[in-house]
Amino acid sequence: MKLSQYFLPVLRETPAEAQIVSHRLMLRAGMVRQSSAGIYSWLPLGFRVLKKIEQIVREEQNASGAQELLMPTIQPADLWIESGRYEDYGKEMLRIQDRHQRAMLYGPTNEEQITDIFRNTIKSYRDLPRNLYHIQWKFRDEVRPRFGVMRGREFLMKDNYSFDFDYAGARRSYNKMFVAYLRTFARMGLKAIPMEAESGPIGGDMSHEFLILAETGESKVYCHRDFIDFNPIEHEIDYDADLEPIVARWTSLYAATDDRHDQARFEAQVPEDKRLIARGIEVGHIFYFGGKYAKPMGALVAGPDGEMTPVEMGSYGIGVSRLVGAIIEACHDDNGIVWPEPVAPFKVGLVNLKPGDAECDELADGLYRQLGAAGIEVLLDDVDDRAGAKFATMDLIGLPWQLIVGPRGVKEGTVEIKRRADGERETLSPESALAKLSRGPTG
Ligand code: 5CA
Repeated sequence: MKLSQYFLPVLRETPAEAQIVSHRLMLRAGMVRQSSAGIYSWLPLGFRVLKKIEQIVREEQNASGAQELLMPTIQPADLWIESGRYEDYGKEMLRIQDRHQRAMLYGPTNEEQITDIFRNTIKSYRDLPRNLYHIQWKFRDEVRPRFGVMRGREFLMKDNYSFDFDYAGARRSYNKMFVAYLRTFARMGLKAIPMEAESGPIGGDMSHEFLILAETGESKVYCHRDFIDFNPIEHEIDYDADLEPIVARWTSLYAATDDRHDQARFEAQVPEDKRLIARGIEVGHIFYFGGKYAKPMGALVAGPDGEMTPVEMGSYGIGVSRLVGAIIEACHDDNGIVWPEPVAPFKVGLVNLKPGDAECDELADGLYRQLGAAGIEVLLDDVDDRAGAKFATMDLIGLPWQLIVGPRGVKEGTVEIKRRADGERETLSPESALAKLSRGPTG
């Protein structure tokens, strides 16, 4: 992509309406624009990041054995009347009437919809377990939408739903998601800590939130400091194996959100110097709720003895659009965003310091083509501007590598490469620079 043709409306000034750094940087880096309170348009740069995050989530879901489908955003109210949640959900639900005066709603989540699909299809324990997910927009008419995409009204969520015949099976499904979440967040460069949590309007009696620690987080959390040193799960997982040991390890230390926190237990289980009281951003939330929807909605399966019993269910959410903001909260400096490579909108920002200069253009265009041919995503800054402004934009949008082509280097047969994360610079031949960028994530 060439910057001269790219829709990237960066802002030099700090937007007054943004209270936290991720919101400020997303506006300044031209990633999103607000449409109305808590509702955003995703501009090309932001959209690329959103899609990268979505893809990592998808790959880890697929690896765990979950299957992707797509349910609608608009649901019939009837299903929610059946489950008993239509009234309970209150003002957060956006209620809509179609032309025939039928009550509809913009889905805040999909337990009812998936239970309806399930009950019309699966009738026997032999067809279990099943785990189905989709990545779809949700609407919740939040009282206080704020912090940009972190607490939106319209937001993108990955939600899945597991179906099992008995509690032991449901527990296995829960564990699979627990482990898949650890891997998903680790792949994005995040340290997410699973914490005991309240299940709120989704219901049920076992629930964990996955939080990343950040001062701007909306949740107050209490946990054992040693969690910070836990190594992320990066190895392949055999999802058919018993995952209980992994889950046991990640739940072995105290970690709870405010609404589940028990001060006496905290003090008994965590030595004073290990007590961490902090703020966190909830990036995922998993629930086991057994027959909460299956019973009222009649999602029954026949067991080995032919008896019909309600299917055991759980649901599992990841805030895909919230993650864009959460990653920026965790990965930025005074000059802008510092994208972890797996979610970066482009891997390389190729800066031509003197567009219009024949030699600079030739080298920059050649590198641009070669990077493209090697499958490396590159944004070429071919805009005629001051060097300072070009570097400021590159730092702001946070691409992991900057490759700088200037008149002096051209004469010497060199280019400069800068790593955004630590500012480390190296002067290299163009060939060595290409070889370095073609190597894996650490370069
Ligand atoms: N049905 C369940 C799991 S599929 C559910 O809806 N869970 S949830 O309410 O906890 O939401 C799942 C995730 O969506 C949260 O962990 C959070 O990361 C994200 N999320 C929730 N509300 C918002 C919001 N208003 N703006 C952005 N992301 C949100």
